[in-house]
Amino acid sequence: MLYPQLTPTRCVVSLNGMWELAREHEPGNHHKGFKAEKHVAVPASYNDLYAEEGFRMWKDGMWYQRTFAVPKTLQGERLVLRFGAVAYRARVFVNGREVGGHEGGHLPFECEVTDVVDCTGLNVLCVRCENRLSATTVPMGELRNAGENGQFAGQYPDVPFDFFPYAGIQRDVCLYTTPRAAWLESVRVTTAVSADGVATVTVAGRVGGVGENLSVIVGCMSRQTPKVIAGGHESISDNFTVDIRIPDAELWDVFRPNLYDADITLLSGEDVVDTYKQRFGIRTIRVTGNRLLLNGRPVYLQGFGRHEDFPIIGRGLCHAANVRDHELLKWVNANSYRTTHYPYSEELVRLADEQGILLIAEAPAVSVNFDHLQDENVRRELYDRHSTALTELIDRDFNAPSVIAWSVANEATTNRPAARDYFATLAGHVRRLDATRPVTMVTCKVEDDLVMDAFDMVGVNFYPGWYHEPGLGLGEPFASAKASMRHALETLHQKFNKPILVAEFGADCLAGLHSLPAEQWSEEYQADLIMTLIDVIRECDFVIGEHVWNFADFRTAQNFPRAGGNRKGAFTRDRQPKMVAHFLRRRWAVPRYPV
Ligand code: BDP
Repeated sequence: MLYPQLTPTRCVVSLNGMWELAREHEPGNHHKGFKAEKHVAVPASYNDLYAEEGFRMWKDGMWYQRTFAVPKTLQGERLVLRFGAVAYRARVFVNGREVGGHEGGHLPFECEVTDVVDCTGLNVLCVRCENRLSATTVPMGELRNAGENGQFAGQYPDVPFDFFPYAGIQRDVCLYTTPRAAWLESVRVTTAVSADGVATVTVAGRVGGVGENLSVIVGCMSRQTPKVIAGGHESISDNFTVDIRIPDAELWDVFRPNLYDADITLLSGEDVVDTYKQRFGIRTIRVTGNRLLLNGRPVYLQGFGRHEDFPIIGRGLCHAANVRDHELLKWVNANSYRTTHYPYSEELVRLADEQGILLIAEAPAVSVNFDHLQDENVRRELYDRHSTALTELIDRDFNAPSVIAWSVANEATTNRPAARDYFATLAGHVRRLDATRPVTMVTCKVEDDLVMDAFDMVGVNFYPGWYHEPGLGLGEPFASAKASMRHALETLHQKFNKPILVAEFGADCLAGLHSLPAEQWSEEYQADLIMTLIDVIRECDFVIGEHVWNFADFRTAQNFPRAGGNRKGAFTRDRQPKMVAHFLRRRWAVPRYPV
């Protein structure tokens, strides 16, 4: 699926803005249009928009509607409705007819509506969202017995993770056109660089529809020096592959976001049928021994786990908030983050491409709990959804140079024997789809993890000084938290002999709360603990990165360990620095490896 683009052969019309909303109290005829209860903003989560609990916590059918007309200039084109993401399940109706749907709340989907729209009048677009989770959804949810990952048991609402299960039409909606007879359907750019700096760029794609005498022209443009630098031309049927050589390639790197465009023209005979610009970067990323190598040089990941989470709009796409977050990342001298615990918006990934920020892109599989997957059929059902989510994610972000690794899951019960096969098979699935990036997963099981040897690097979440070994102690400050961190990292390394990313560590902190000597929840405690643990982490040469949990405070389900949300942010929820952010900024200003 291509990201919608205005080109000489394509048009994009935004359907964002004010829609109408109603809860489905009883199944009925909502799909034909309904009497609205509320206005609703698109994109946004609906949960935090209203004053009533009955809307905030609603997870059954939530109906959205709006009307649209098709401009005369677009009639005769192929018309496609595209949704950036709808959580968790969506069914889409145009003029009462079901035109498509999707499951999984963080990835795009589209529905062709060429033959359904009425070009003479207004069309009624209705979308049914639903946010019910189960043992076989990704993520899992509503598990009566939380089993071994009992940390989140008894929360309100009932989800086995702490972040709030926001729902609704959370990303952009648009109507876009392509030519009707034949069009570019997908494009994948793979790059390789030889020792003498020559890049081979392979632009492969698929054509939809049918056309006669088709061919494709690909021109490569450098964004740095905007001119065509290389190109290729192929006669094709429905698939194409064009190889292009770029001597003296300018590599994409951290904060040096050299980008190229593959300018693709689909021809039928001499006539231009379709055009599309696919951006890409040329860079290599791989794990060797105890190092992660970006363009052949060791890179140390310093940054955070994060959330798409903002006041009022919840998980809704907000360009301003995304700009602010990336500015703060640069200010604090971070170079990377993990898209915990689900795929972030395409717009954010594109921003990371353009700014040279490294991302570990994560599947929406948080807290996979094998205590609920003892039945093989249930396990298979979950696996199908989980592998589909990864297929869709890789399909969407394959061309993004900022994505340097795939994380297939966060904190599963990886100490259960059934987890072994499950995750080894999943790692194989990801490698088949993309052989150019490392595959990882994040565990919280140190002594008894059974799966991490299936991955290229080990991600671990570990909270000494917070969930265990709390307090400064009477001797050297944080002596037991330090010992515990060192022991965990050495144990994992001895066991798996892979480089380790400390993917989460930290402490909650209520901004403005101070205490001397430092105690839990204070700014001093959070800052001292994190900086102390960074010293320990850096004593371990096999660690390739430190990601503090979390970039910013975020909203959670209600539970007694959470005071108005998760407060482990280095920044507050409204994106102002806590004391630890200033310490990190200083520490991260000095490169970990010699330059
Ligand atoms: C880890 C989870 C993360 C939580 C964090 C915490 O991966 O989603 O927010 O702990 O408890 O277990 O703060």
